[in-house]
Amino acid sequence: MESTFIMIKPDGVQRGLIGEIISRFEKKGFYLKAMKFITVERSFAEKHYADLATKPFFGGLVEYIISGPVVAMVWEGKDVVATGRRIIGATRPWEALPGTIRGDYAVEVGRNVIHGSDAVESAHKEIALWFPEGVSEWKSQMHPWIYEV
Ligand code: IDP
Ligand code: MG
Repeated sequence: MESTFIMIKPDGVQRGLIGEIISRFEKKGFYLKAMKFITVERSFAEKHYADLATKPFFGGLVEYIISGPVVAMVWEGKDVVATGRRIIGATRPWEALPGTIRGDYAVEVGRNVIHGSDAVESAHKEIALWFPEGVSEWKSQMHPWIYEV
């Protein structure tokens, strides 16, 4: 089983999409392992997006992420990193298919509602950054009804 870091960005929170987004991951058959509602500091946002520091949109991206509270989560499941990215949809909402979160709820790339780790390695890094205290270990009683093993 794999884990991924998912964050509902400030626009997703402001627009009342928290429940809808959590629902999509929950109903799919992934398990919520950690969650917090926080407004992060500039230096923290810069660390989270460090790989994009040289991009021209970096300043605006950091402003966006620190503009209000976000919902930071860890979700667990089979292939949850790649499948999570498919649930979220393409970075540019106009390229995101209907049925994906960005395809259904976003218009602009700088207001694309949600973040998801792009690889298993970045998921490890992001989970360690956002949840240094660790996550909750629990097992869903539904597990055998969702997974073959
Ligand atoms: P991702 O969120 O789909 O992984 P990344 O390329 O990692 O996409 O970019 C991180 C975030 O930076 C995007 O979700 C989006 O909010 C923002 N971003 C990416 N490209 C642009 C751009 O060209 N203009 C403005 N913001 C952008
Ligand atoms: Mg990314």
